[in-house]
Amino acid sequence: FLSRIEDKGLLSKVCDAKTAAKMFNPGDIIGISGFTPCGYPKITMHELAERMKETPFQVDIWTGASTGSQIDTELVAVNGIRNRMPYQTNANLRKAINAGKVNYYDLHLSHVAQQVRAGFFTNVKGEHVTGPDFAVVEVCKIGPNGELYPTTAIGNSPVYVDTAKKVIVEVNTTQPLDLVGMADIYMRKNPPFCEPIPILHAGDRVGTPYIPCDPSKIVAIVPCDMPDVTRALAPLDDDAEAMGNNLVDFLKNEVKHGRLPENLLPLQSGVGNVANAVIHGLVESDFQNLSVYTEVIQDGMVDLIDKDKIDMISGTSLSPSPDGLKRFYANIQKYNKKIVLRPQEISNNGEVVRRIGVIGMNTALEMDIYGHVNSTHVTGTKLMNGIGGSGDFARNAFLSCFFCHSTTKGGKISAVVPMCSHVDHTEHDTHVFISEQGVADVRGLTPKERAKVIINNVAHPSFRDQLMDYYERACAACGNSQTPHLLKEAFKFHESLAETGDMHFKK
Ligand code: 0RQ
Repeated sequence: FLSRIEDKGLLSKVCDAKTAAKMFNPGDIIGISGFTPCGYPKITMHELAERMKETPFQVDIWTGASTGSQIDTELVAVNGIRNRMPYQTNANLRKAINAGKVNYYDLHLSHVAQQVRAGFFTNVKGEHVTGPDFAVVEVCKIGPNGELYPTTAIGNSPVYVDTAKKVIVEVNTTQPLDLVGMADIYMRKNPPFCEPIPILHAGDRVGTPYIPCDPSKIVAIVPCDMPDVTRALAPLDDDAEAMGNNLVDFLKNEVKHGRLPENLLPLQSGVGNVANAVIHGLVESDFQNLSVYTEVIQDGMVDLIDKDKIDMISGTSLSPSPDGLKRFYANIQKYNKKIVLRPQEISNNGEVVRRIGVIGMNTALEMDIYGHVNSTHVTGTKLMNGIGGSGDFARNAFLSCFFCHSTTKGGKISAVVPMCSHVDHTEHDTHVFISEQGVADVRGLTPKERAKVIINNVAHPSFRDQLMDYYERACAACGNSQTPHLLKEAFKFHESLAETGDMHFKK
């Protein structure tokens, strides 16, 4: 542990996690490292939850995205979180948010850093602040001048370290030193001093391999030997395979007609089972020399490296399954040459995404017949996970694809509905929809043209008649207006689900 602290002037700050956890005050804003259950501070947050068991109080937690159980389970269990942003995927936290016990802000992930620097957020006293009280970050090493070498995720660590009043560093001895060099930390300024980000290709390195940190802000250095605990992915099923094949056929056709180059354009893929399955389709395809500009690097991306199909992967976090993480650590010297980890402000930046022409591939909870997408709210009211980076990419992508199973919950819920119960991505941000049923390419189509393609190609056959009936009656009732709707009936699918547990209903 001590050999990982090269700035010997900082050795006096070494303390145990209990001591570090005592430094927080009620109402503090704590900005932490990590993005998905990777690279997050573990033991200090665990000790904070333990302290809260004795003396209940609350803090605000700002993260990169979802984090590990010490934060999103343990702190939630002791009612220790007042405000939480900007993304989560934890069942306990989700329950607390939907019960109104935790205030949750759902932000585009690339926007967080700029909004923190600009003072958009307030503290417990309602005062606007330009940074957290504490940054708590996991590193694998501290350099000779306080440089912080991050581990398996970058997320918002750079902005939190830069803007926090105090910094607590967890040196995680389970994280290999071979991670050093994977990070590329490019620090941005806010408008009017913002400059172009000089990334022209997915793998370009434009910053430093460490997070700069004023050593005088470091108040504690804590040893930690708890590993990242990542989430298992669902096994690939027939539907997943069908979606992957549908994507590959669609992309091959784009190449054939000269709309995409042979090695495609940099790929982005969202989080979760569907996203991982879709990448698997590419792993099995003939595409070569691919590149990836994404936020989360899941198992499928590691498979692309193993199959020698990838030139470079840019992301902000590794988020493999437990087995995928083992595979990564075992062959880290092979993988670290192909992977660049960036702050999420850069990995998801609209300017770069648009310049390099990313193929965005995100997942919908539901979509409507006109091409709007709900990624965040089950039946319009209950938060599922959050928008994450899907909006950063969908709006700016060269080609914006959305995936979903055509039905869920045993075929009772249709992914395609007349009107989305909540909209995260508008009809203007979506180009191609893919389910296990087929592909709806809605580029250049009017809303009315889109409706027919989405119903016939993406919706499940058992819901097509209901959807077409709605669409045809809406057209008749609205006199063929631009986007026909029957406002009194637009949520009948959702009402039926609430009443009978099934979106199928009798006329
Ligand atoms: O429920 O968990 O009880 O089985 O939602 O659905 O089909 O397994 O899909 O794991 O890929 O997640 C949109 C949530 C999809 C995810 C979402 C139920 C379904 C199942 C999960 P169970 P699947 P996935 C970058 C990009 C937003 C953020 C984003 C997500 C569970 O992809 O959070 O894209 N995206 N970020 O049964 C009720 C519906 C439903 C439904 C699915 N219409 N109604 N339940 N489910 N559709 C990543 C980051 O930013 C970090």
